[in-house]
Amino acid sequence: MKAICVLKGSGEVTGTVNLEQAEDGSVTVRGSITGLTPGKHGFHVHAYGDNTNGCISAGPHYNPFNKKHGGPDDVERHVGDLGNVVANDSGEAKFELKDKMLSLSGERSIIGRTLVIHEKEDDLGKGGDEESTRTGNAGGRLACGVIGIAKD
Ligand SMILES: [Cu+2]
Ligand SMILES: [Zn+2]
Repeated sequence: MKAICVLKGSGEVTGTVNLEQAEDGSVTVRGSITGLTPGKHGFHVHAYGDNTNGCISAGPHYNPFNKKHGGPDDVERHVGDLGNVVANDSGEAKFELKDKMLSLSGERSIIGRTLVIHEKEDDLGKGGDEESTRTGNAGGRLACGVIGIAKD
């Protein structure tokens, strides 16, 4: 199964992300986001596919198992925690990551939820404060898009 997400915000950050689930269940997330400041930016699946008041309406990180925020390689993580993507000096982040917690079908499906790219680096839950265990201190939401079903 394949999914697609077009990221837009109130500024100049835009992007496209393609998702594909393999036979073994793992999901490959491949994308390109432009208009960023160089460096790391937190990247997550948020709970709701709601854009009523912009990216903020997407709610918190998608967390069906009531865990604390973490990095993609941690056991203790939200399902939506994808860590950071890295923008080059031209402000473009090109990435391909593979994740075992995401799913495009069933109970943990992220179809109809929202991908969000953040202003700042995600500290992966290791920031030492309360907010780190909730959001990774990744700051504002630069752009977002609802994850939809794509043509196979
Ligand atoms: Cu986020
Ligand atoms: Zn999280």
